[in-house]
Amino acid sequence: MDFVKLSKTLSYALRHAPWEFELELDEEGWVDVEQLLTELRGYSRAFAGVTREDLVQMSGAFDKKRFEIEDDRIRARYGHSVPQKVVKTPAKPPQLLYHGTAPKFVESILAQGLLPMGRHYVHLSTDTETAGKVGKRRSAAPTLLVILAEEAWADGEVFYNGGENIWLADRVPAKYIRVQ
Ligand code: HQG
Repeated sequence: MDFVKLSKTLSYALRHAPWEFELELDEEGWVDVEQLLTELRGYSRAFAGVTREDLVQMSGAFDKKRFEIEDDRIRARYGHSVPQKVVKTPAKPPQLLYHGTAPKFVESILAQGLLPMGRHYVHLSTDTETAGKVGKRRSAAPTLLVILAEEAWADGEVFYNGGENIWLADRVPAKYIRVQ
């Protein structure tokens, strides 16, 4: 089984376009594993023999823990853009979080704060290395932003754990952002 292809297809199905797979996310983003498997098997010959065990192995095969499997259900941990906002439980973040981005976005970010743009939430990382990798998707020499997350949380800004080293926020006002 091609785990990269499976991960990309699942990201698309569980974050962005579940209706293309005849799936409906519940309010926390879960879908039934058996239903997903049935749809995947019909979607591409590459997935004709896909099993629950493939999903479990693929989810653990990458640095990024993009999916969560619990009993008979599975969901994407973060990254959604479906019209219906996926409900997350607020949680107190660590003191500092990081965001890697393209230098050309920094002026706008320092004026408007970090905004979710095409997704439901702003994505933040617990370590500079992960933030650097995220930024590298947008620029060969990304800018690292340091987020005063604990201070923002104390002031009432809302954060959510995205699993492992990813945190999410509704937004991050500019006063909590420092350019590294
Ligand atoms: C920028 C991948 C101008 C923001 C990654 C970012 C991550 C602004 C871009 C996850 C702005 C949005 C998410 C403002 C934010 N003005 N630009 N006010 N506010 N931006 O892709 O954080 O591999 O939606 O800096 O690794 O880059 O798919 O967010 O550059 O974890 O699992 O707008 O997606 O994970 O871009 O990446 P994105 P992101 P996966």
